[in-house]
Amino acid sequence: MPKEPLVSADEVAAFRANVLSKLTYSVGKDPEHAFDHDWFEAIALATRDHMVDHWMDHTRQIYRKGQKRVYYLSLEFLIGRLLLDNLSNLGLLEVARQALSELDVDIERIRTLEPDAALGNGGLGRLAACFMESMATLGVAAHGYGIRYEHGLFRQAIIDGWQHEQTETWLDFGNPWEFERPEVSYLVGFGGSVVPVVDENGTLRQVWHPAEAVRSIAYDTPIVGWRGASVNTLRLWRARAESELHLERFNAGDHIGAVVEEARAESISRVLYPADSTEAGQELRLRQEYFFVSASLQDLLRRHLKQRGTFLNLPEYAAIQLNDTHPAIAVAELMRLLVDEHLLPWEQAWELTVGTLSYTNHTLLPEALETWPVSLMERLLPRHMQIIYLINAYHIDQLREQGLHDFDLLRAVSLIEEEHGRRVRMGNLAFLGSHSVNGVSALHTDLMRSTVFAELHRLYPQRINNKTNGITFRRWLYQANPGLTELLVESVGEQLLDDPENLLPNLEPFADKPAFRKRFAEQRRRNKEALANLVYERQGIVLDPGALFDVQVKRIHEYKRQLLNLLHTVALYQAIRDEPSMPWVPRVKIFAGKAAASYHQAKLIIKLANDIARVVNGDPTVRGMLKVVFLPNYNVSLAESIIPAADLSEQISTAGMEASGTSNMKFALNGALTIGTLDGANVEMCERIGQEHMFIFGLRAQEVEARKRAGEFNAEAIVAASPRLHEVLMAIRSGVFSPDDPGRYVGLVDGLTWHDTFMVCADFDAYWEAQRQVELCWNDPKQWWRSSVLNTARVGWFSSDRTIREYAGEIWRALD
Ligand code: 26Q
Repeated sequence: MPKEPLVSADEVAAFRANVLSKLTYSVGKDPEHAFDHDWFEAIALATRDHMVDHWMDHTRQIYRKGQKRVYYLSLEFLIGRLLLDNLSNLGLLEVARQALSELDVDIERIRTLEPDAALGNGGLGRLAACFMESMATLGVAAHGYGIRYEHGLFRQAIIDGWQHEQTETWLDFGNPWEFERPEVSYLVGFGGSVVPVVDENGTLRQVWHPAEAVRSIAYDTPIVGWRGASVNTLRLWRARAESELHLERFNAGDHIGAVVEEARAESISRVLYPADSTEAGQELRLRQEYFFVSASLQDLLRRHLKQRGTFLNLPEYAAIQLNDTHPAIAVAELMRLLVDEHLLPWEQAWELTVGTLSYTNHTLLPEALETWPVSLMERLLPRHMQIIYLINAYHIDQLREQGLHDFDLLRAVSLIEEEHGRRVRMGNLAFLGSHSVNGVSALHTDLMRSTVFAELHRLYPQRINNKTNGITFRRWLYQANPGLTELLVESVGEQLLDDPENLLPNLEPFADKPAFRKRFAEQRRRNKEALANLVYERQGIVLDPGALFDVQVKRIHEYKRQLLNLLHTVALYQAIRDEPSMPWVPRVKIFAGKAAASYHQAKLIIKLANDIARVVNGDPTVRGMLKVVFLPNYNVSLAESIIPAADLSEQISTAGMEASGTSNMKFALNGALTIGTLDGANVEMCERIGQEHMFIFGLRAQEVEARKRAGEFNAEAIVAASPRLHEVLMAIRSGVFSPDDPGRYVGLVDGLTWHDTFMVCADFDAYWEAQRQVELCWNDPKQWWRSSVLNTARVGWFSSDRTIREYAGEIWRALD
């Protein structure tokens, strides 16, 4: 954030006094003896006080206005640090800076002591965090609901080039932002049986007797919007053993049994699943999903009933967004609560359910489409399984009544997959139970219509809609790149901070001003120097800030094709070695990202990156021309350091496989040029930025699809036709980068050659050519920096404020 020039001395004095008071009375430390961490806590608590005032005002206002509420249900919120976010949105950053400097405390140092709240894997979790901030900014009365994992995403250590997962412990020093609400608590049942009974009115009812009850306890974190506009609540649930049941067993003499049960209950909120695509249905995962869905729905229904006195107007006053299928059991749980607990007739409950729920799909990867074995559902959630069967039966009846008897159609839209052992399809459940189903980029939404949901789309042609992702500029520009922000403000005015979508375009004419381009480039240079320092401190590798910083940071996945980038790295290495005296563009290849713990191929790719880095960085022939860095433990905070220092953004997924991508937007906003395929939101970025300011290459989604249909996976001919690719593959295969274990990459290379699932070989030559275009452009600084400025100027549309306005207007109908 640029400096807020005018801060009142009174405000500074008050903040300072509050920090000292927190340090003394809440942290229990004398300023003389306080550790840095004590200061962090005191500052956070003082900041939180300011949020609480706004929070209460805002909550009262929502009640008074009778505003519609939005509930964002997500198993992941990848928040990162909050101190700067909160101070900056409250307009207190400069106040705090001055107050602390009077106390001889450096806020820049203190802020790095805050652990990242890493309650998410990657894009989907980070999107939820950006959305929470945008909803608070736009005054949408939103509640985020999720799980307060004791351990967030694992810490990645790289030992001898291999990824090792270490337990993440963000709560070790407590969490100053949250409020524990022991009084906000619900029981969530599991297992047991369902007994049909006839009630006093002669109606047949199903009564679920769970075998086990887990207590959910709410923890609330206030989320403040830009300029303190409004403050919403992120409510995360912790699982506790139900003490009464526990005591009963304990008193009955079953001490061990009671303790085992307690551990089992509390394991639900113990740890985030570290995979960003579904793997074999694990019972604990399903327990997590149901646990937080049930607690959240009970909570919001209680609030609704208290305020409105009836459920009949639920869709008018509540909108529930399901972040992927992870909370899709909400369809059955909402039906159960309305029908079994609140005694509404089925048809009415169904109408309310569909009217209230909406679902966002984030992936088309077949292995990531969530399904659960019917047997597991029956055991863990017997009443929900009945409800799912009923929904399915009513649906199929309705289709038959409409004269639809096509067996293939009925099979495709069924909630039960009969092919691979009977399984519940959570995507179809979410689709049927929602009035809106959205994709996250135009291309992805089109593909949803033509592939996974083709049949359901034919039956419900209005239901699928697109909401292209966005990012919050507060974090990804103002906070991550204060120097650039200051330059932009100076150029287009202070208004930029409040309305970047409309003001960024005013930057366009500056792209043609040499003096501006120079300052733009100087700012990048400073960010690169800062990153070079970080890399030196952490890795002992010296980087030249004058080199082209070529960056790929994201989860490690075969479809994201870090391998393609590594093949290019090796090709470049060989080319430089072959002709070291050519005028090569000095380049630094920067990689970072975590692999799912069980994803062996992804972990091998990390090892390969580290092996290549070791060999290249140790080779004097290429010194000064090529460096390779793999930065361990990629997280939100590291992203905030890397992205503003990038010259080139790698967005090179196999076309058709990346639903949207969001780092692509973060890089472009900070002025990096993109080398990428026409995949996900890259397509729309290209439309807005202009193809001539990006480096687009490779197969299009349709072409990939055609090759797949034709079974064209064998790449032997492609390799044979490309001497460069051939040489790269031979070097890797023969152990040039793994002399300690020459066979390490034989399988990997043979896999690429014989069955190139992700079209790495197929796109290699095009990628190589695009990288040459990158170098030509880099060698023409006027052109490079002009394009760079235009990237920043033209990505305003990818603000999550725009995305949220679309959700609020078209799906939630929650704009005043
Ligand atoms: C599911 C079941 C069991 C265990 C894990 C999971 C699981 C967890 C996380 C499945 C998927 C995810 C995360 C998916 C994800 O991050 N998708 C990304 O979402 C972004 C926001 O829309 C898009 O920009 C990315 O393209 C998409 O990959």
